[in-house]
Amino acid sequence: MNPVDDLRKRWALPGKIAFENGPRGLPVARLTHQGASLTLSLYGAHVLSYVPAGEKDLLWVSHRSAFEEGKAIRGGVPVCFPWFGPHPEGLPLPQHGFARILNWTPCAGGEDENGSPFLDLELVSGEATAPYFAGRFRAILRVTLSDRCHIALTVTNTGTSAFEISAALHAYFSVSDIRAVAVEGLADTDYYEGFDATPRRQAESLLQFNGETNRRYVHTTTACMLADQGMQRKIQIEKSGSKVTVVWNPWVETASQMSDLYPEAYKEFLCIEPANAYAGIDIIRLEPAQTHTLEMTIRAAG
Ligand code: TA6
Repeated sequence: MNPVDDLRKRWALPGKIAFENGPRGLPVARLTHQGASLTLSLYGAHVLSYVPAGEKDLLWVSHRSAFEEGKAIRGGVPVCFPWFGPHPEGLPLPQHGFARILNWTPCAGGEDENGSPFLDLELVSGEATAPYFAGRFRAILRVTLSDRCHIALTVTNTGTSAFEISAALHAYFSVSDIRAVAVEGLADTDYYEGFDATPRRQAESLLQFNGETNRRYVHTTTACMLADQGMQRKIQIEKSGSKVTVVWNPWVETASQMSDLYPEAYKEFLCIEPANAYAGIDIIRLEPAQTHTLEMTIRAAG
């Protein structure tokens, strides 16, 4: 039986959860609910698309993305775990951790109490993760589709010693033109630009874009609203289990150095990322048997 047949046999739910071969044959789950649909790649536990009823896709994926084992998919919602950014001790290990370059396995699925389809994918420490990370853990990514898209990354320490993790749900939102969008929700919030050591403060109520942006807003738990004049739509991004929100667009020069982007790509997306990313703020220390959940909810807000 091929992997997709096996997945169908175990986890498909007629009219709600289906499986197929996605880009370059990577198996994907498709969740559908009352005119909305969502595509989830098992490689990376990576949401590739979320189309609310009557809307266009809220997420963006590069058509130059490799879709190849060992490489991260460019776009959608990459899961950054168990570290965000470069390795915390400077080791030459993959940027943003290994979760997005490993295969995850379905471990639960069905309809929740509201009739909304959900699928849980798990990544358990073992041979595949040992070269990267000493801790023993079970990570579960639950994706639920209702009138919104809910993504929850729950990590449990299954070992006998404590460890620290950082993480992010690195969502790429599709926009008409980066110059025509604004983000609400980050006023009067401190942020670090890139890896600067000194924080700055955003006084303005709206964040707009006219150059490379890589801001890590700290001590913030509020929702963001991405307003897109060109598409005449708003996207609301709520989160929990996170005190850092990262906002990223590479603009022209940085994008030109990325092989899985094309010259105009930077205009087409904006990343807004609920994260656990700063020591002393929200790096998560998990004692044995402790659990942490990082969640985001995305919805089209008209
Ligand atoms: O979240 C912003 C960021 O950390 C940037 O610094 C930039 O490197 C981006 O993520 C993309 O990282 P990636 O490893 O996917 O190329």
